[in-house]
Amino acid sequence: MLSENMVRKINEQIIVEHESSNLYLQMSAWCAVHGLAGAAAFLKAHAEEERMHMLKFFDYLLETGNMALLGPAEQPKHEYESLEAMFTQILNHERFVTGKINELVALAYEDKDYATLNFLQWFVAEQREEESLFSSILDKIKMIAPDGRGLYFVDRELAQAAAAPPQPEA
Ligand code: OFO
Repeated sequence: MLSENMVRKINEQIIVEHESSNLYLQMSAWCAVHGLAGAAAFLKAHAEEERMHMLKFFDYLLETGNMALLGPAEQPKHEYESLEAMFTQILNHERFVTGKINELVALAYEDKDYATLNFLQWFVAEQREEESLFSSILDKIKMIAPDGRGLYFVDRELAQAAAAPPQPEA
């Protein structure tokens, strides 16, 4: 049985995942209007992944007999200085999400709620993968696109990543 505190925190996480999805979809629009079709496709696909994360939490609450709540989502920023600034924000955002997942894990331990702890393991692995993915993309942008000339290649690589997104660990 989930504690009231756990239900409240998972409902907060539903909002975080929803906002992540909106953030990446909005970023994909910025990329599209700046001629970065590969980055736009990559971020749009990632927005869908975040929606899937939101639904996992939503379904978990319902499966455990609790009410899932869709709270208000903040309007995401829609102007960026550069692709590098955007991916810096993405990496920082994913680190923030990792912190939120860790808070849930800590609460599951405190509650001795081993079923929720088990459920959260997927997200622990997913956050590790996402941080590593975005960190490597940011490294590439910094390495080959300081003057904008390498952007074409980064964008092409992101188009390929969008066509075959990395799979989270089972
Ligand atoms: Fe990008 O991560 Fe959700 O959880």
